[in-house]
Amino acid sequence: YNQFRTLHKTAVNHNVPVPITFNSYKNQQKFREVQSEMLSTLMTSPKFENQIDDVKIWMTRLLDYTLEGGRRGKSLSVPFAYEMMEDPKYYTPENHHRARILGWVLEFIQAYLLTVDDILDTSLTRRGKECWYRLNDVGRGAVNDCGVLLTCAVEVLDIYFGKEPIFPDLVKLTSGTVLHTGIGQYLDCASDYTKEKNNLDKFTMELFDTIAHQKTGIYSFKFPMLLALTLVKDGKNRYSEEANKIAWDLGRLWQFQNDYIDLYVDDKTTGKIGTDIREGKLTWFAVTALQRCTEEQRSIFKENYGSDNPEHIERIKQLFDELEMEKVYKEYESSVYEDLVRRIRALPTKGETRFYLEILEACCKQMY
Ligand code: DMA
Ligand code: MG
Ligand code: MG
Ligand code: MG
Repeated sequence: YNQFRTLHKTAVNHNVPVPITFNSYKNQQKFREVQSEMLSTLMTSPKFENQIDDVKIWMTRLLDYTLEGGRRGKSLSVPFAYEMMEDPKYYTPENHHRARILGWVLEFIQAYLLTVDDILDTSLTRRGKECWYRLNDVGRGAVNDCGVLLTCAVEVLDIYFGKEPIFPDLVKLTSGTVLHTGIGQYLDCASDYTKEKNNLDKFTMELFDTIAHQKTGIYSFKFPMLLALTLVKDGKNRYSEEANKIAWDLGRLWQFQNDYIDLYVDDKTTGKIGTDIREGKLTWFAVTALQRCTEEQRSIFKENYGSDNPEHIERIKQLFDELEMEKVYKEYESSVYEDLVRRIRALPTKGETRFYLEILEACCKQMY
């Protein structure tokens, strides 16, 4: 699916184009090699090797289906962060390989999160295919499968790092990240407009920020860097407060770009049919539109948002057009981009600057 998609690029104009190297063909290729190695190690590990064929067939299908077709941006950023953060004196190819394994741990976590997310959002498609829970022979079994995907991530950690001193750190980091994401996903579901019709009190930018930070920011931007730093000499002291703030704002940017795509980009390009208006989600577009609309437009929003009636959905899209939301979004995206570039360039080390600049660029090209 991935190789056929045409990239959707956003409005950001670059004075100095930043080349994206971390997801090069070569890096993708190496990462795929590690995938095969890791999957066969997992499937021949004690918990799986003596299972009957049915188990192996189900596991292989679950893993193939839910891991396939992703952009791999977040997971490739783990080995990239290792390269950028490690002092060349201490760099080893073994650690680079181990960073790729940690990238796959992130990829498992993401497969888990997306499979859950599609159940929560009653989505239809993901990565150009039916969502896993919608397959005839899966259905409610998907709930169990999600637990298996998540615990397989921990299993991979145990297989590769179980005997090392960094193992407890890796488990705490992974579990803490998943917990934060779960809290974010709870807030995302609890704040949607279908829960309490006519009450828009929750639709504030503060709550949007809190949700975006927890549901996507932490696992997408903080997690890969912290994973990589477990392999870096003195890595624990290498995560700066400013880098953390940048990761926070990248999470926010990523989420409002994701909200843009849900509304404005065709599912043939994104691989998923948008659901935010129907689900009444607290998106950047909903909050910003409400800040800009008249009382009359606010009533139209109240009457039509969070409904699966196609006419209501169309009316909301029309309202967003009347409010020139696409233009407002593109201007806002550019200003956030400029602000981030300035702050990233001011980071103390070249490695951090290059890391976050490439990640920012990848976000704006929908490659992350
Ligand atoms: C994504 O939020 C959050 C997680 C934790 C996967 P979303 O539902 O807006 O994502 P998508 O648009 O990909 O369904
Ligand atoms: Mg979703
Ligand atoms: Mg969601
Ligand atoms: Mg979305």
